[in-house]
Amino acid sequence: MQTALKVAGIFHALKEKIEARTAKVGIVGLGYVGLPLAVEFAKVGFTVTGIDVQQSKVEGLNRGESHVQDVPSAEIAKLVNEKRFSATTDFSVVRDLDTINICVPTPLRKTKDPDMSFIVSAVEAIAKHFHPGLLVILESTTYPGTTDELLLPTFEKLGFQAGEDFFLCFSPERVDPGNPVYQTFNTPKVVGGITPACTEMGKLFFSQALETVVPVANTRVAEMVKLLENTFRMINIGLVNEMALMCDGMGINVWEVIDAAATKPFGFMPFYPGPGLGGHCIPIDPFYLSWKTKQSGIEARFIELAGYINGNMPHFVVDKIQTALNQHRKPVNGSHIHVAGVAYKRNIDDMRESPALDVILLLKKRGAVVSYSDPFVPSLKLDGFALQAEPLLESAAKADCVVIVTDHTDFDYKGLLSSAKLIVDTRNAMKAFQSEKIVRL
Ligand code: SAJ
Repeated sequence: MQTALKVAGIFHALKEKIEARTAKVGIVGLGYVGLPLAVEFAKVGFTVTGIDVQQSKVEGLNRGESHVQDVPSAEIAKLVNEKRFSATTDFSVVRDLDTINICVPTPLRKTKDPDMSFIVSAVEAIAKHFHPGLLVILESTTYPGTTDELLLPTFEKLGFQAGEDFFLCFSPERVDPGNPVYQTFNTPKVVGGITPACTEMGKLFFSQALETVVPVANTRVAEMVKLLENTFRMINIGLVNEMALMCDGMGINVWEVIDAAATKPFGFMPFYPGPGLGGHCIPIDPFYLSWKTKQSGIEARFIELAGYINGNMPHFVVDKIQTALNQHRKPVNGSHIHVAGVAYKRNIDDMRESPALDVILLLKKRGAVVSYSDPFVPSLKLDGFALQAEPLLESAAKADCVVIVTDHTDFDYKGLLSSAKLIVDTRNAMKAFQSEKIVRL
């Protein structure tokens, strides 16, 4: 009887604090996921403490400076002045927190195995200051089973019972940096708990600050939702890249094929070929899934095959450049090739896993002299050498070939057509122009 009363008391006490917005909210990891989330909860009246291991980020935030593209510094400064938000590197603040969202990176190791080190160190740091009544929500994209196999035992071995003494959920992050329409507030938030009480608490928590909350049965469903979303993308990009290879072999314009297929008002969703797969989500998340399923003897063949096709696209692009130069009786070796756009996708500055890096390395290996333009990336360091961004039209005029790897909106494509001798277009950025100079993927 006492236990049931105690449990009901813990649940009720946290529920009340969340509804009254007096719950002390903690966000571990103040990157492109954690910082916007911290802002949403501070904006609706919670007192939010951000925890990050990078002292420079913490100091900047406490000075009211944002290091995240989608969060204006003015917003941080206002919340800091109102004492709604502060940042620290000190995990002992967990003692005074009621809720904690863990938003740390989950990269892949070189061996394509999950790198769980960031989650493990965050969880161990939280465990040191753990107390009853906490709501802990893992947001980092990871394999199904992480929350119940890694977080749950860590907290329960302290003597606490999930769903009774504390509440444990998984909620996939769905932040799309730079998206002009969908931000943290208006992107539906999936959440699943270890127990129904955990799910209920997670749903209640997110409902205070976000527009739509989608509760699911448990943490594994929630973990799998994210992997399905991003594996769906990665495989469809692999499919359309393979279509590009087929069309290339048959002399068919794959871009026209896709645009015409996209007129089908149902049962089709366009994806586009490109120089490869960049970013911190799409090339990585599916391998968290295939790594896990391999442990239960299930080969995720679609993921492996799509990974192979997408990974091979930089080679295909460089072969295309070689063939195009060959038609101008020029070898790659010794030719000056100018790369237009190096970020992993248009209109952002993120270079993570960017296929442009593979294209540049492959070209240099074949003896080319490589330069680049990118309004978002002033310089890059690669394999021991450094490159500075150059003005597009000036460098294009000097180059033997320009390869469009990232189709930034700000590029002057019309000007490029007149300045360049030869253009290899991997993004159909020159679709408005017809010219012998243009070689399309
Ligand atoms: N890409 C293609 N062809 C396509 C689409 C993308 O080659 O048709 C390439 C891009 O150039 C890039 C890579 O794939 O190199 C990834 O592009 P992305 O559009 O998927 O962008 P990301 O990596 O920023 O993915 C994020 C994801 N968001 C989250 O995980 C929360 C993804 O789920 C979103 O669908 C995506 O943004 C989006 O739609 O912008």
